Amino acid sequence: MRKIALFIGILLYAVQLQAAQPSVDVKEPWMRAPIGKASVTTAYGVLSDVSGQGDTLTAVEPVNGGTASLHETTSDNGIMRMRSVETLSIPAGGEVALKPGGIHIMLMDVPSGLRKGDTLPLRLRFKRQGDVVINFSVR
Ligand SMILES: [Cu+2]
Repeated sequence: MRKIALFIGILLYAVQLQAAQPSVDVKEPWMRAPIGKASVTTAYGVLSDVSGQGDTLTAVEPVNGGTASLHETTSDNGIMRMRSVETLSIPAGGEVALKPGGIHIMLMDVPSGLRKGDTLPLRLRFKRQGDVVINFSVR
């Protein structure tokens, strides 16, 4: 009986370890300091698959209020436009860079008084990995 309990204990521990295993690593998370009293800004980073199986980013939510959405900047006859991106897939073993002029996180109604050197937590929702809260540094 004791052996069985020990076995179940090890099994549960193994399951927990697996759940804690991240599938996507967010490298260099940063956002632009809002200009003046603006409450709109953009956030960037590199989403890197570390599971070897890929994952999909399905939503971004600011932890401290406001809204966030995924956008892509495109150039249409020299005119820069932004369009919303529903989901973002990170290929197995690959990475997707969110960067100025490309795919970015659009933030609205960010907390006022946010300045360079601060950090703002954003919750990133992935299909496989679930939710992860990442601190984006304000630059
Ligand atoms: Cu945008």
